[in-house]
Amino acid sequence: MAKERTLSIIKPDATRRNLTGKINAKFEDAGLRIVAQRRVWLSADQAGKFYAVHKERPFYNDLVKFMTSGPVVVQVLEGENAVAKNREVMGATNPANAAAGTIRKEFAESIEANSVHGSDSAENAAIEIAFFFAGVDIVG
Ligand code: RTP
Ligand code: MG
Repeated sequence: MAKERTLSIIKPDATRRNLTGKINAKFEDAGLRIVAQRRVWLSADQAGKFYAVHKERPFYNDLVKFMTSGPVVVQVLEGENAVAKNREVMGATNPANAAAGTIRKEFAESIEANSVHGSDSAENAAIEIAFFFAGVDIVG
């Protein structure tokens, strides 16, 4: 499998607890390379647009509120099979169902405040990376 890229977000619950380094270590230990990274406080408009696919879901408004409750770290991860590998390292959406050793098992507070986001397909990864980064800002 060729090298792939995926969009990752370290969410406000994790930046608040100063967990950026510990979470980045999990990515790097799994063979993912952080090829772009920026700390940003999302506006409601940005968060709403980023999560537009969930607009009809009951948790959408709460999710936008949560994602704008503090700074996040947006990043591009690169590696073999990066989309699937990142989701493996993240663990299940609900930390109660997440496997031992995953980021969400170790760090997530709840199904909403679950510490990380990761693109769910190569197609969405390309869209989500372009949402936050210009090509020139990604250094592989
Ligand atoms: P993500 O998009 O953040 O990587 O997470 P995911 O694919 O595992 O989960 P998804 O179904 O795409 O949901 C996006 C985010 O919405 C919040 N959520 N809250 N209250 C709830 O029942 C609920 N369900 C999901 C989580 O922050 C989830 O990561
Ligand atoms: Mg998702």
